[in-house]
Amino acid sequence: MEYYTVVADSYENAVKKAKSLYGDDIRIHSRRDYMTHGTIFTRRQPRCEIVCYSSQRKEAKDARLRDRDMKEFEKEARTPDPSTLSPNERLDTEVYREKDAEAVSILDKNHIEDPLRSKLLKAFPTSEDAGVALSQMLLRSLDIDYGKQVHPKHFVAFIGPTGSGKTTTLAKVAYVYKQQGKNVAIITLDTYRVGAYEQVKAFADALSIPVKKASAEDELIAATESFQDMDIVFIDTMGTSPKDKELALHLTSLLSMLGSDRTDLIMTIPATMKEEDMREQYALYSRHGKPSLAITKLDETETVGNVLSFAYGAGLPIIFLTNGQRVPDDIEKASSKALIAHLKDIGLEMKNSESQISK
Ligand SMILES: Nc1nc2c(ncn2[C@@H]2O[C@H](COP(=O)(O)OP(=O)(O)OP(=O)(O)O)[C@@H](O)[C@H]2O)c(=O)[nH]1
Ligand SMILES: [Mg+2]
Repeated sequence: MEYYTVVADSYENAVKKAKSLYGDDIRIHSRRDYMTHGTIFTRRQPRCEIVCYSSQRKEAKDARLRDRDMKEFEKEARTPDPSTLSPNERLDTEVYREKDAEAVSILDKNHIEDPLRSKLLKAFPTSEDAGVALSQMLLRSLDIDYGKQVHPKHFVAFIGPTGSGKTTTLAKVAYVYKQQGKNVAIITLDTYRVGAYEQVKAFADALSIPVKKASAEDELIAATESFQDMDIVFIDTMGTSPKDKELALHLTSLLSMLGSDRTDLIMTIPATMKEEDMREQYALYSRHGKPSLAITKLDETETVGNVLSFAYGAGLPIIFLTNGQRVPDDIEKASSKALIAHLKDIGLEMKNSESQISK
């Protein structure tokens, strides 16, 4: 009598698989349940291994196996070269359906949209674990601004939509560099919103960082001169909206006085924002240079794919991630590890690891 070993994710599926491979007349000899090891990118998963045997005669079984191999061969022969197909066409082919469907489901769960979605699906290797392959391709596609994290320019200006976390993130980031031994100061250009100066002053006082406000060019020149010996001067700005293009113009003309070669721009984008709104917001500044992205409010949403799709589409690097209101604690530097930790079904174990900035 011949014995066969079959492995699946549950006992029921293992029996189903064994029957499809060796016929309905198989008998189960033994069963073993265990968990897979998992990798940094994948969860541990349950497995059930069964050993079974067939009560049928060997010739009949061999004939059925030959028949099955032939069907597999025909199926593959009908499948065109996947690199020549669009993602949707690939989904319609026999051989690639299962793996691509898994990849599509992971992309859906993470709200990853075009053009990033198409890029990932087009290059998707069906031979590997979907979660591992996708996470590796995703990280290769995204740009993380390690250079600017380590060597910021003299001015670091925070821009972005109203209420996106500019002031809060600026205070957190200023504190990170202060802790690293840099002399830091803050200038706020937000003299529009009631209480804006009081807010930034309260953060600055709590963190022992000097702060000045400037609403016009002469005040900005005076403030920058008084802080010229500082290593980094953080510039807080008023929230802008695509509906108020004049305000955005006023702001960009003030920022251009600082000199683009001496200024890093950081755009705060809440992970909760619609991707279309992100694109409109970026359009307000795109002539002024390429900002790096600080993705804020990650604690308020389950998915981060919309910002990653936007970052990829606009070609913008990611520099910081914030995940709460606490100043200065709730911030982490963008890194492969930190991004993976915010994706669903990819690298779940890493979610529990320490990724906060060490103070
Ligand atoms: N949950 C959560 N809230 C945040 C985060 N970052 C900022 N906030 C909150 O979002 C609100 C707006 O933050 P601000 O820093 O004032 O945003 P802003 O972009 O400076 O706002 P304006 O100056 O009015 O345009 C505040 O209540 C913050 O505490 C975050 O990462 N998570
Ligand atoms: Mg503000």
